[in-house]
Amino acid sequence: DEREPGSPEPRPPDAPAGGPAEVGRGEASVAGVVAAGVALGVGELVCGIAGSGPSLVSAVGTQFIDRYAASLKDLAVSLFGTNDKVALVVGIVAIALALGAVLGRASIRRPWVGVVGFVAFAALGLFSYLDDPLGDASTGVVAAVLSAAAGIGTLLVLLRLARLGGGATSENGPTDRAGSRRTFLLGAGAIAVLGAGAAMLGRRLRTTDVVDRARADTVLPPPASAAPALSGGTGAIPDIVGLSPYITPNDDFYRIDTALVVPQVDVTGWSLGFTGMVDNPFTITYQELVSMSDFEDVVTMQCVSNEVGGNLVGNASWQGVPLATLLDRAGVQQGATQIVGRSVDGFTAGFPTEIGLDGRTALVAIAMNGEPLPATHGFPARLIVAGLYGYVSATKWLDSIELTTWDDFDGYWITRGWSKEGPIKTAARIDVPSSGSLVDPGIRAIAGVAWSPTAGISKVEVQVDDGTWTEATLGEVTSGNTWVQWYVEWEATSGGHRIRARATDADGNLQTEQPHSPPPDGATGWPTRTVRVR
Ligand SMILES: Nc1nc2c(c(=O)[nH]1)N[C@H]1C(S)=C(S)[C@@H](COP(=O)(O)O)O[C@H]1N2
Ligand SMILES: [Mo]
Repeated sequence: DEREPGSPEPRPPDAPAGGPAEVGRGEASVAGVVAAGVALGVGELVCGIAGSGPSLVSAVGTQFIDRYAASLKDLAVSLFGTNDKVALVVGIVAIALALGAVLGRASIRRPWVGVVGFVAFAALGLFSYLDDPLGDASTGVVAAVLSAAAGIGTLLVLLRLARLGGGATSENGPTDRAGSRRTFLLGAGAIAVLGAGAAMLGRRLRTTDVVDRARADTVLPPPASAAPALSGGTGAIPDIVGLSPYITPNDDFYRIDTALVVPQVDVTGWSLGFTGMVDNPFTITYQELVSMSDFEDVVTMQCVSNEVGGNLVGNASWQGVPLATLLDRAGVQQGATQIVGRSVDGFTAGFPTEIGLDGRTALVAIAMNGEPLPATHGFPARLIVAGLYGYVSATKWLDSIELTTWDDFDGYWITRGWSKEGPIKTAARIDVPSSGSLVDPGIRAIAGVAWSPTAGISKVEVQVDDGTWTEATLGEVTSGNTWVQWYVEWEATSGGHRIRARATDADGNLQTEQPHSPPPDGATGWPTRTVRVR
């Protein structure tokens, strides 16, 4: 029997010769899946050819993030790291292909259902795309139209191919039917390969050269208020394998944002605007911003979603222009109690004007660890405010900085349930030994980092099992804005052990012992490690 497994009805043996034969449900499903794949592939290709903006699929993903990020937050999912994004895109593609199968089957007798389905598909993509601040309307229309046309065309061609196979049955006998079946599968396979190829080509074509070139051409001015040279210097800290370096290299710096497609900002058409409650609204070009960027400081930044012991924290040297200098030029009006950073991708984050101007390090940064900001970390410019979680302060891919009142505006994550104020909480992290590790007995290092920007850390203590708390040796820091490396030596004895650490800030406040998950304003609790000694 040549029937697709699962196909409920056998073909009537007396189908009229040359008449329209029934297409099997299996074949129709295959046709629908392939057609959906081709539609997605063509959409990717058109958007890839058009440049570096979003695609129809990524725009749908962005809609999803913007609409459902709040509920994901309740599930304690972190604020969109790399894995969440891959899962989201895979999910969207899987759903689209599954819907394609449904459309294919529905089109066996009523091909118009498939046509309408693909038009609706494309319309969903187009509406999402037009809503994306980085989308370009004409690209979206062309992508949607061609995507729908390709999907419909593929579906109709494959259904016809399947039907010819069926129609051949009574004319030429069952052997020929098997041959036609093969023809259908070959055709479907070939078209599927073309669709996948189009998708891959489209993704490869998304150009990043504009940003690559602009970064390469940027000459950073020598910082006037150079951060004390402490790039790798750790002072009292010996080399300990597994201990975080004082400065986190750019490639290792955590990345968190809602952008499914990294914004590639062309600086030739870009400027940073200062708007809202200011006397002299103005815009500044990339060149001017770079030429003014003689301020540099090492600042630890953390994501509010970081769990105790987690990796969503890093320490980098940031170079740029103090916010105070730029806001001075803008002339902040009385009552402008909130500074809002707006990104080219629509993201927003706001913090009190008081904090931005209280003398702490708060800057429009254009460089990170001595090189122009990587695209993933906000090229061409981002905000960095020492002591605040990224979600209320560190807007990447800055488009404008707006002065408003505290009550008049809520940033992206505030409207999704996170606390409006986001001071970073005092925290310690144990890097060594790693959790669950097996170590040899003898003198071993227990080491990690601790931070409490802007105050800084005065003390880190370590406890093994229920022993006394031992004060750790601290490394050197450039200021209280950064984390500090710490370590203690431990005489490891055979058996299982529990290690805990706790930090005290420079004002004498011990970090909170009570464990709490990140929502709504950051995790608390003393980090714990369990290890086995041989
Ligand atoms: N445009 C934009 N800026 C953003 C975000 C974002 O989603 N979009 N996320 C913020 C959050 S939640 C954090 S923790 C920091 C992370 O910066 P990084 O990716 O450079 O580490 O960026 C902030 N700036
Ligand atoms: Mo974050």
